[in-house]
Amino acid sequence: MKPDLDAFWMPFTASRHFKKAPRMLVKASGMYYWDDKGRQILDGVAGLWCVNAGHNRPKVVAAIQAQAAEMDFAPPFQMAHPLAFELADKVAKLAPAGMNKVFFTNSGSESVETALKMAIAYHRARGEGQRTRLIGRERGYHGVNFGGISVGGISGNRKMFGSLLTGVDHIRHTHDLARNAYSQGQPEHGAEFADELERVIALHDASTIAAVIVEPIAGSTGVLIPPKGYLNRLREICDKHGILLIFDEVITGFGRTGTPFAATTFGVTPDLMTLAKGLTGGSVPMGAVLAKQAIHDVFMTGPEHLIEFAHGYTYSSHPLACAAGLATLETYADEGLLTRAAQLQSYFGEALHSLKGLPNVIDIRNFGLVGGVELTPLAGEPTKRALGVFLDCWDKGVMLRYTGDILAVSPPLIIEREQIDRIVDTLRGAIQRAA
Ligand code: PXG
Repeated sequence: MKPDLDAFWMPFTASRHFKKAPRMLVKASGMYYWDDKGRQILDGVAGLWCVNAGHNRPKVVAAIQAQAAEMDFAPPFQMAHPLAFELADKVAKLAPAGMNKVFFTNSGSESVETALKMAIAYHRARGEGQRTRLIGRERGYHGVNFGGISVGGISGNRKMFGSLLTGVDHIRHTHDLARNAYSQGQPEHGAEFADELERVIALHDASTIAAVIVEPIAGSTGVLIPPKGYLNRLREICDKHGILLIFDEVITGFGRTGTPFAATTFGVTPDLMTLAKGLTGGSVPMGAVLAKQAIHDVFMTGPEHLIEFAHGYTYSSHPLACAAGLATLETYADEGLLTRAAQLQSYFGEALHSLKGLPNVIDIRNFGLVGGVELTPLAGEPTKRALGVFLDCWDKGVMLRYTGDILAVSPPLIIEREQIDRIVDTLRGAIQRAA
């Protein structure tokens, strides 16, 4: 029976357009979805950048089923269940050295709010309660809650929602088509964009600033790869001024860049790291914040019977999510998936860059198993050309994402070379037809 489409107010969707011609997914396995017409669709974007181990992996399915039958829910405040500790331990062991405390949430947005609150509360606990300012970056995406849209830099996500958080500033984004178009891997130019942080610090004074938050690779805004040296420079400036550096690794975490985390890939360790998506491979909602031991320890003072950090969610460390997370990490380990992007990145990069020269293509960029293809917008109708390409690919059985006039490719890490070819060939045809 076909469902009535009226009641569901859809998230981030052109819903009137969608409801006229719904794209309805009903089944998934490995690299593929099936739609309600029985068509098989190749998943070029890991669901929504999250299904890193592929869909419906047997260990994950079994773990969720078993946990649902064993214990549905356990309160996470003043109570716990063993899987939460087990999962925290496993996540910490994948993280850069010293980042060994794990706070569970249910989404990337909640991870961001948690990290921002941790940063402010950390300075307060150290006697620097005046450090409350948060610095984000233009074109940053940090989820959709008030903290996240305040530090975020996508105007479309901010403009409808009033004055947002106070005490927030932004540095410029790193996109520089004039100098870096068609870069494979990290662009050569733009480390100096990090110096803008010094300017913002000089304006507000370092003593008022709690944290800087950036995505190591900006995903949602169209796959912006950090220029060589840029992240190191941000790290140095933060250190010089006693400011915490937060990496939002909701997309880059769990193997997207060729190691477990972009922090490891780029050799820059933040103080706090936000995670979600790949943590459970999208199978059950879950997020986390990874913190350095030293940040955690600042909270561990005062009488032992008192709560040290007044924050958490009813569903923090939900048993189903923990079971799914453990089985997902096991699947990554069994199949070497967290380093697979490093092996495939040159093949993937060459394939994507073969689209150079097609009509309206103005940039192609890639790192690990993430890539972006930027198109010239249709005059007066931004996003419409990319929408056309996205829909054409969907018609041909390949699911991608588009943002602005940029097509994003971010497949499950189990992808094979022939499937990379199919994605790129489908994109080629669609871009040609859109001309
Ligand atoms: N931080 C980053 C870096 C993200 O990419 C979030 C936080 C928020 O996560 P939740 O789980 O609250 O959605 C994200 C989410 C896209 C797209 O444009 C990207 C995301 C979400 C929805 C769409 O392709 N990333």
